[in-house]
Parts: sequence; structure tokens; C-alpha cells
Amino acid sequence: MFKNALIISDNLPLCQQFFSLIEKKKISTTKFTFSTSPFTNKDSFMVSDKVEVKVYNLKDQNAIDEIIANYDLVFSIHCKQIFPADLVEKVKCINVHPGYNPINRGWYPQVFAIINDYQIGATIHEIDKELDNGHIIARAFVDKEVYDTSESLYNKVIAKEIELLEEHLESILENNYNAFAPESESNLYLKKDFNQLLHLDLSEETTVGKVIDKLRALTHGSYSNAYFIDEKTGKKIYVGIQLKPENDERG
Ligand code: 0FX
Repeated sequence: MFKNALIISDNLPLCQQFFSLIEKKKISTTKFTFSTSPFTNKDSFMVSDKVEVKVYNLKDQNAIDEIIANYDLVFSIHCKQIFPADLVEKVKCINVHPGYNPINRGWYPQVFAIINDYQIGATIHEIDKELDNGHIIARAFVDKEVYDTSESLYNKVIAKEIELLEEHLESILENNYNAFAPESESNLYLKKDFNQLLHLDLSEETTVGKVIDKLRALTHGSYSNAYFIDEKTGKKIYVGIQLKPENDERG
């Protein structure tokens, strides 16, 4: 049984849901400490008014030494820092990933799942020295529809992450689970791959299907993602897309 778990995250809503889960399950044998990265504003990272949030810079060896000395389990719940080898070799580190490993390793998995028509889901896995590559503890697919945007698909993935945590948290805390190696290296996309998608070349010849897929992959709430350049002003003009199945009651 792990006694002292550290959660490190840059995603507040997910941490709030994780906190609610711990409360709901009334886990008393493990103490949970929440923390965030130096570039996330600690004061607005209000997991709960019962929780004090720490800050850990994983590039700072003193921070790593402090984590190794004080915690026997670390959860990365969408932490945007790389976990150094020293940490993952000395403490059990577990990642909650918004993709189905190994199909959707890396950055913004649902974006690449839409563009490349990959299946997608969520994964809980042990962290090793490679990105989203460690032994898999649990994973599950979500349904991807032709009318999903990045945002609607992301919301399904986040719900699946919470579902997997709900199902597997106790066995993780008891160190009583069967993890297995990913079947292959499969696909890995990085932030730079996402950034390369954003500029739409107005003279590119392609199919309507590909244009729709690209736009729905880059439509996510109020984020300004896909754009073309207005030749007259030189300004970026941001583009999104709305999709609505017939007889759909939404909006
Ligand atoms: O926390 P997170 O949901 O996840 C990201 C990576 O996708 C994940 O692989 C990594 N393990 C984790 C540490 O960081 O990211 P987010 O909250 O910054 O963004 C959520 C979604 O919002 C993202 O999947 C796509 C969308 N988004 C976000 C930004 C900042 C956009 O479409 N455009 C943006 O500029």
C-alpha cells in the first residue's frame, strides 16, 4: 500500500474531479498532496478549499530529491513537465493520458485521431523514460463520430480518464495490478506537430473531406487554432467549424 501520493498537474478541472473521487471513495490509507508546475499559477489552482497546492519544478534536482524523500507514489494528471529518469527510477510514477496507448501517444491526441482517423480513448500507465510509453495499467476506447470536433471528443476522453481512475484507483494504491508493455511504438505527436497544422494554405489542393476533418480537429471551444492570412491586411483570420447531425436537438 502506498502511503504518500503526490499529484502533479497543470489541469485544474481534472484535478478537481480527481479530488472529488478521493473524497467519494473515502480513501484514508493514502495521504494525497496536490502540486502544479512553476508555469501554472498556483494561486488560481484551487483544487478545493481543503487543499494546499505545492509547486514542483521537475528541472530542479532539489525538487526531485524532495519528492523522492517524501512520496512513494506520484500521479501525473496532465502534468506538462517531463519526468526525469532519476525520479521515475526511484519512485513509482503513474500517468493519466488523454489517449489510447500506444495508438495516441503525445500531444492533444484527439486532434491527431480526427486527422488520421485513428481510434482514441484514455490510458493509465506507469511512466518510464520515454513519452507515454510505460507499462499499461488500464486503457479504454471512446466512440469517435464523424461530427466530433476536438472539443467534443476531448470531453469524452476526459470522462473516460475519470472512469478508469474510478475503477483502478484502489488497485494502484495497493500496488496490486497487472500492467503490460505497449504492443508497439505506434504513433507519437508533439506540440510542434500540432503547431504545424494551424496555418491553412489557401492554395492547397485537397478534398472536402480532408478540409472538414482538419477544421473539426482544430475546433475546440474558444481557442484560436486554424487560420489563414488575409492578403490585404496580413492579419491571421481564425477559422472553426460547426457540425450538426440531422434531428439533433443541440443548438
Ligand atoms: O491538459 P491537457 O488536456 O493535455 C495536454 C496533452 O494533450 C497531453 O498529452 C499531456 N499529457 C498533457 C500534460 O497536456 O491540455 P490543455 O488543457 O492545454 O488543452 C486541452 C485541449 O484544448 C487540447 O487537447 C486541445 C485544446 N487546445 C488547447 C490549447 C492550449 C487547443 O485546441 N488549442 C490550444 O491553444
